[in-house]
Amino acid sequence: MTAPRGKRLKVVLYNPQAVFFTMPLALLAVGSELDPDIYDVVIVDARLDSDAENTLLSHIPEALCLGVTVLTGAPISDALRVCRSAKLVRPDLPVVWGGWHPSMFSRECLSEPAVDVTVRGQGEETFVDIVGRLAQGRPLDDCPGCTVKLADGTIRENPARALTEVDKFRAHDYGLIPVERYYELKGKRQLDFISSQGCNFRCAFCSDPFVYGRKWVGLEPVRMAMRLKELWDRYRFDDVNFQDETFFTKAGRVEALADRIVESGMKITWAATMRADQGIRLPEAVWARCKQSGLRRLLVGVESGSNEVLKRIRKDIKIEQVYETAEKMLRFGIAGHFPFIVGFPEESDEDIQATLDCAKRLRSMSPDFLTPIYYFKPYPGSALVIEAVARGFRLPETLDDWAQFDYVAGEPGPWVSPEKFERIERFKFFHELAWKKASRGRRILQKIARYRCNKDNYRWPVEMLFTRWLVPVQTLS
Ligand code: B12
Ligand code: SF4
Repeated sequence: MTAPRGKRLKVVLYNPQAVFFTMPLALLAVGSELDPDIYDVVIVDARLDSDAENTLLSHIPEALCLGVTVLTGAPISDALRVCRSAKLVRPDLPVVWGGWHPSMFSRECLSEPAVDVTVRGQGEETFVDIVGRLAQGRPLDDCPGCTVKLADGTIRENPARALTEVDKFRAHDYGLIPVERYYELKGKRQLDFISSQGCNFRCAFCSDPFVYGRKWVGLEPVRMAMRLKELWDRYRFDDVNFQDETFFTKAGRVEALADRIVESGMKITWAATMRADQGIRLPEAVWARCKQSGLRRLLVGVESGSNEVLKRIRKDIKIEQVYETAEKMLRFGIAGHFPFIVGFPEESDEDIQATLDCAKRLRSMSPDFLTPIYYFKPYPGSALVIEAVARGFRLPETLDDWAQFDYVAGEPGPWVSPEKFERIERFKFFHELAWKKASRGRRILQKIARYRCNKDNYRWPVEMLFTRWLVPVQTLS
């Protein structure tokens, strides 16, 4: 297809349904990189639009291509549904999938007739290349960074594209999305922002090392602060949620950003991710500056309370570092999310107990410290899964099977017995109840829960059964 003179080419991007209202940063990243003089980018977010499929279909007749961001699990089934509908309307429409699932299963995704191209890893340059070739009617057969279905139906995995410094990309154009609508749905004026891609670490349960090859690229702090200020002037947010995998990868970058935020006069708070080892290395002055610039909450992945397990999953932290970082957070008045994972293959009862003890200790340090406990699910692409598969564990095979794969709800995985599952669920329930800020009506329940937690007594959990009966647990995907 070639561009009619003066008319911009429409590129349609789709974000599948999900339960949280994080701004669609992946689509903002790839959409903003397209030259706005040539392309008219339309983002359809199924989380905002109850009739997203029809909205999408209304753009399809004149679209140059459809791009979809796809996470593993339930988003796949929504992505499949809309791509199949779009192909019914326009069988010749090029459909491009990018994001975490296609990055790991680029060939497998192409077994679906409604998908033509999959993009692996960082997507900005690859998408610009794909869209440019489509606009000029050139083939994608040798386009780096993507896997393509050739005219004869065979699949070709083109060479990877080197990771590009994110400073080279255009600033994300938040004008492509209805920012106010996200604020409304989140119930707060919170901007999502991504300042880096990838991660240098090697955790064996995580897909990042597989997708980004342990590389990390981040925005230069002065430029980042300028972009934030421009966005603040335009969208008046109260809070920024940095969605980076490891925001504190470079302490100097964070310090410079904090300095600029203070100087800019922006009245904001912010939240980000930090590893426990980064926390203890961070100089006190930088902690103080971050707090002064508005740092309100850190997410510090703990994963396990057992140093033995931490070693096995290659987390490269010690549990003592978690406590030390938590102490600093307490001292600076910074809230914390400390997520754990239980049910790793071959995890012993003692290991699980160590995790529960650690969660208990952190939770009781501050009502602002949360300690969510997840069950290990085989994150595709991770080293632990590759080991488990070598020992006979079977991953889903088809795209439809992957669509049924639920990271959060459902069975806890073959490595957690029903008895352990029950014990952990009771622990989670009573600790949540014991430490969260409770309304007046719940104070008695909270007292009982604290008593139970202090005594580690979770037998006859009538409070739990009653509460679950009143408010069924929500699943994530
Ligand atoms: C925001 C977020 C979410 C949001 C998703 C919001 C949405 N848009 O629908 C919510 C809260 C719903 C969510 C849920 C979960 N998430 Co999440 N999430 C993230 C997070 C923190 C940021 C994603 C993001 O916007 N990144 C910024 C963009 C710029 O980067 P990107 O997504 O990688 O996109 C680049 C490329 O992938 C590519 N690309 C992406 N899409 C497309 C599309 C096209 C057309 C093209 C060409 C290219 C392309 O180009 C982009 C620019 O380079 C990431 C971690 C991270 N920092 O990426 C985890 C992450 C994606 N989540 C993850 C997980 C495990 C989960 C959960 C299980 C929760 C949990 N326990 O952590 C659930 C369940 C997901 C599900 N099945 O429903 C994993 C990977 C999951 C997977 N294999 O799919 C990640 C990587 C975290 C991790 N290291 O474990 N998540
Ligand atoms: S879990 Fe976090 S620190 Fe570990 S590899 Fe993944 S993103 Fe990096």
